[in-house]
Amino acid sequence: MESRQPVYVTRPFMPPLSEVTSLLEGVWERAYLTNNGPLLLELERQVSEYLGVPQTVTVLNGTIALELALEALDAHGEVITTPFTFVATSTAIRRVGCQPVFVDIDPETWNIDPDAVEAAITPQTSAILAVHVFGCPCDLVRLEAIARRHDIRLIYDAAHAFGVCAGGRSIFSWGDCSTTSFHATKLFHTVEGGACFAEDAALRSRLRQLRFFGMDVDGSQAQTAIGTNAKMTEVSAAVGLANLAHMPEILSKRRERCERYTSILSRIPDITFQKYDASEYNYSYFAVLLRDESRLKTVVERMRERQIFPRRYFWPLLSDMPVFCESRCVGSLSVAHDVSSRVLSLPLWPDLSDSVMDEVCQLVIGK
Ligand code: T4K
Repeated sequence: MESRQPVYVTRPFMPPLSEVTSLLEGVWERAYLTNNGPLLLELERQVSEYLGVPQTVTVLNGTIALELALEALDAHGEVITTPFTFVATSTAIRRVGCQPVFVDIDPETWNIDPDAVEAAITPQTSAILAVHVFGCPCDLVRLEAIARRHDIRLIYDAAHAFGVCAGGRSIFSWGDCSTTSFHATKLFHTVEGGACFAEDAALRSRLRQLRFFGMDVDGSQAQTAIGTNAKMTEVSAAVGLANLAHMPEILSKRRERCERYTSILSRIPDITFQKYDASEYNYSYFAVLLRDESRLKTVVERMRERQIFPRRYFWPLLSDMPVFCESRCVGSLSVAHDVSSRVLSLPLWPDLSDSVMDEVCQLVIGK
């Protein structure tokens, strides 16, 4: 009987505990736990420097980051988005009082299709919320041109895209605002956490105001907006600082693991992969597109018997979820339905062993 543990789709990166506790010792001495403490400010400084962006507005999680971005940009009415994503993308749209409008995706990148976006714009449209799914950049140039032409806001849900660069700069610097997630399952994490990024300084101030109860953040503390409490704590910042120091190792190990998967699985004719065009990619997920859904179900079942648990990211489509059944869909979303029905995220983390990878590949390939 084998002794290995169950294999999940991912496993959080755990920095050496001593590196976290040495940061926490300072927190305990200061007894300053939250509200823009020194570790939080240092994390924002180091993340900005690491990514090459002007400033980072950290928040509690990637979902609230989306809500704040939509609010800060005065989204109203309809927001055009992708159905092929995690549920948070569209729950954020609804929670700020807007309606998601679902459009189809590109068959190669699995990201929102710019032609479909443009066809969906109406006088009610105030924003586009696109997702760099699995860290693969959207068609940035075309989406920007569409947003400008129609004078609507462009927001990127970049929850999967930490460290990705496109067009020679951080992916977070595209659009009016980008948001990301620092959840435990992400390649860079603060246990729970997230951030908003904007090139416009006034927008960043607005985001800071919204995360701090709506109070002015210039020192006056005047109450000029209806905000929320979305502040990250010193404990999360300590984990983030410890993890950030390991990013080069995290990225190189993930890349090596993904290349190994690709070299084994690309020999199989009926397995295909997402196509990405990024000057720097982050290897945040390893998704395979299988021949059809029945093959996918067979693979999932075979793996389950071996205590291996890949995930159907993202199935069902958001547009097929009962909570979004009233939402407008433009066209049949045929590409999104097709991709969603046969895509599978395989286990991936920096120290995933060769032997587990071989077992996973064997089960994907089957007989
Ligand atoms: N936008 C997009 C496009 C997103 O994908 C997400 C989140 C968001 C926005 C919102 O960001 P956050 O508000 O979450 O910051 C996971 C994550 O919880 C979620 O953050 C992520 N996307 C989504 C794609 O994946 P689940 O339901 O698959 O998580 P869970 O708990 O099943 O974790 C997956 C596997 O990871 C588990 O089987 C075991 C392993 N695991 C998980 C945790 C939490 C661990 O080994 N240790 C852990 O601590 O959603």
